[in-house]
Amino acid sequence: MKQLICQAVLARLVLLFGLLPWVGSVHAETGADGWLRYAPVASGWDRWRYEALPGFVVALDRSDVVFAAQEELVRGVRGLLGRILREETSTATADSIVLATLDTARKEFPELGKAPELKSEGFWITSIRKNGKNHLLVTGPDDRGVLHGVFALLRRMQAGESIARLNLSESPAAPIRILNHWDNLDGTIERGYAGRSLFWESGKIVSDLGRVRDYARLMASVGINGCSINNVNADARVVTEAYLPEVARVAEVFRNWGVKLYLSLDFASPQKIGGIDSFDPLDPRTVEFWQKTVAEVYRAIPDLGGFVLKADSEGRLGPSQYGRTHADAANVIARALKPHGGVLFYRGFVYDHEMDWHDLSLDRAKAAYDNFKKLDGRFEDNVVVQIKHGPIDFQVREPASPLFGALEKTSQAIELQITQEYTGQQRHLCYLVPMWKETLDFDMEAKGRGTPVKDLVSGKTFNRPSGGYVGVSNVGRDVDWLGSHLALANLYGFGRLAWNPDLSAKDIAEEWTRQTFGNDSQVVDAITDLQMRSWPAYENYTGPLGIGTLTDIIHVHFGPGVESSEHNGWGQWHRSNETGTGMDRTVATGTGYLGQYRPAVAARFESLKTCPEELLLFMHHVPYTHELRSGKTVIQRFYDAHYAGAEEAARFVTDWKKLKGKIDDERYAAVLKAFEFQAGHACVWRDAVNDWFFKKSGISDKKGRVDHHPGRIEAESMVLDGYSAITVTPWETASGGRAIAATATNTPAAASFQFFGKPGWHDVVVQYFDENDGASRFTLLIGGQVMDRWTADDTLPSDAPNGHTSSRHTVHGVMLRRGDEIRIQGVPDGKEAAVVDYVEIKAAD
Ligand code: GCW
Repeated sequence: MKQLICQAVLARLVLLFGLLPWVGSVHAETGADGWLRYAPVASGWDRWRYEALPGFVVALDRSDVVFAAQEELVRGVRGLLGRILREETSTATADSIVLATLDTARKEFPELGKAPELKSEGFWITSIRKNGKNHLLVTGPDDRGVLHGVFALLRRMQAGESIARLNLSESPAAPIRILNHWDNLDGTIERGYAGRSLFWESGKIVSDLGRVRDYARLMASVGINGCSINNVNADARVVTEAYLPEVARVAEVFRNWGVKLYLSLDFASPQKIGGIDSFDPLDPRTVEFWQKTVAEVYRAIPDLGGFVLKADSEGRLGPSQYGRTHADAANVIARALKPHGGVLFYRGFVYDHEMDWHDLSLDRAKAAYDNFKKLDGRFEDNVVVQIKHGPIDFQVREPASPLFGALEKTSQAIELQITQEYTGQQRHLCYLVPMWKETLDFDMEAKGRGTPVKDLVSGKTFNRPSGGYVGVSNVGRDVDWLGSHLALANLYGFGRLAWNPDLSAKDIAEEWTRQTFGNDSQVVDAITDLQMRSWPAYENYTGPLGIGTLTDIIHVHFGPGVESSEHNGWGQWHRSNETGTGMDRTVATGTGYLGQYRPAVAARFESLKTCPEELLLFMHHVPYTHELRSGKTVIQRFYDAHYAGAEEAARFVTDWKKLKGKIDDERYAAVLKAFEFQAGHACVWRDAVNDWFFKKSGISDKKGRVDHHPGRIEAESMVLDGYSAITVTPWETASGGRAIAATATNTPAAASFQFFGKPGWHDVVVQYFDENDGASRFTLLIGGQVMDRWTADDTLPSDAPNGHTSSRHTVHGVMLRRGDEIRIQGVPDGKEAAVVDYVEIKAAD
């Protein structure tokens, strides 16, 4: 009796708790749920649409994955509709949602008609009537299919779509749909912009795997079926006895959600952890080491997906040490993996970063093809060559890597970068799905016309047994996963594209927005639109016409640094000089890279007349005065693009402001702050790149904007008290190449000037440098009155004044009279010298 009462109380509590989301959003919108928010379906009408949903769920298969599917269904329906599905064990008693693999479903419902063709992990959602009961059946050839079906059902409901008379079947386009993490065992993340690792801390797997579980759900919800959790710049210890039980804990969490664990290897492991004085892949001791080690790993993690290997690249040791090939290297591990059913991902990102840049025939873009084409057919069947989508390294625009079209007897996977290393590091909005789609849809003409990259990587074109998609994810411990609410569309989009590359970028953005922000049409349209405009804008203000992201390529890859890609071994981007710009990669006069494409494609790229303009400078060196198809010169197009991009970034702010009150305050404010930063940084980019090209070419902007900034007062021209002028490196990242820095540590300094413009309401922009080695404080005073105060305490990726740290603070709506004194006081902190670049005074918005 007592027990019964307790149960009743418990049931009530569950009910209450369960209904809470229905009565209104009670938790802050932190972004922690990603797109799996299951927020209540808004209107009565929408809710009514789901009235016929059965109240029971029956999981006919007893696997962990099917249980996870059931748990998710209950959770989703509870959030969306405020209804708690009851778990039943039989289909005989009530209308129900039935979760079952196809074999089980057939036994239960012999009358089930012919199932649609389904590949592994595919699903079918259909209705069936038996013994007077109506069931909604979610099925698939395996339990992962059932899980994907449940997520598809919930996705429809989140979008407010009808699920009545549903007959929906889907199969994934490719078997490989995995994520790579570049997480180090100490908890740091290479190219991570959202806090520390979800998986690792101080050389151990974290003790609480709650967030790993949430991550696994996010992955499963878009069909991602594997994830490597350590950096490709791998620490050999990860496969040692000390680590395996730890790593196995992650595999266990992933497993319930149909996600396989992968690990990155160090090719020199036989030497580093095996006690052998060699790692020559043909040395019998190395062969034995790998067999023994792989067997040990599989003892700990019997369903490990396999390994990822970066060798002979960026200082990583590899087979070249012994004069062996990449096939030798891949095969020694692949053979050890074979008995366990594992796959080896061998990265095609192999190039010489110590290349002699004086030799103009050398070209980093050629490396992947040169290294791997000759080995086609020499890899074991369980090797997948993992190829970055372009021949360089995730630039804002690159052509599809020619290697995709060159491998006929080797399985391949495309590597796409979700973490925005070269595309604004999640501080800039840059929705990458349209860019990825361009590559996936590009026809390599590898077997005549009609062989887009998506068919090559899925294995369809050359009938390969395996292939697919790898996304470099680098989510971190920040509550919103990627350090930006809107950037999560890239993770979502990667999964959706890997499942179905025929989906449109816009549809994916819209789907994601509905789940993440709700179905209000104004919100859906506005956010989808912002996402779709973001890559073109970023390309415009960083590096248009295929020149590449003109960032500092040697270090952090964030702000502008136009010359950093030149005159060093890491590879040339644009070879700009006094007369022209662009990298000549033609066969006729250049590096010959274009000859790596199949003849028809190569011919199209080789001719200036037919080369796509958006890739012009990737392929050709042209005079600045070269006329584009529009009649505009290259240099003018360059100037215009940078202005257009920065103006577009400014519009992101105004467009976002229209959504105030339409979405929750937390996410509204966070995104607004990010857009304001982006708009400011877009101006830094615009001015740096334009000034550099103006100085190099000596050609003026026809519209008179470049090097001419009305309303701008250089800090070094102000009256300085405790400040002195400094030169900034690279010069183009500060206006006029100079700025002012406080001369004494921790001593306040001031810079002032008088206003002689038109009296009235103004906005005052202060351009300053927010380094990561201190938190300087600034005060803006007008006529002695404090207008605003702020602290430079952001964590931008540099400890010097440059294009990474250049930031702007705008004080809006200030009344100015002629003769007013405008004064900036800076209080330096630590090593940060309260550096100021300029002040700009504009008529108020
Ligand atoms: O883009 C470059 C990154 C490196 C990375 C490398 C790679 C993990 O700058 O940080 O190393 O690519 O893909 O291996």
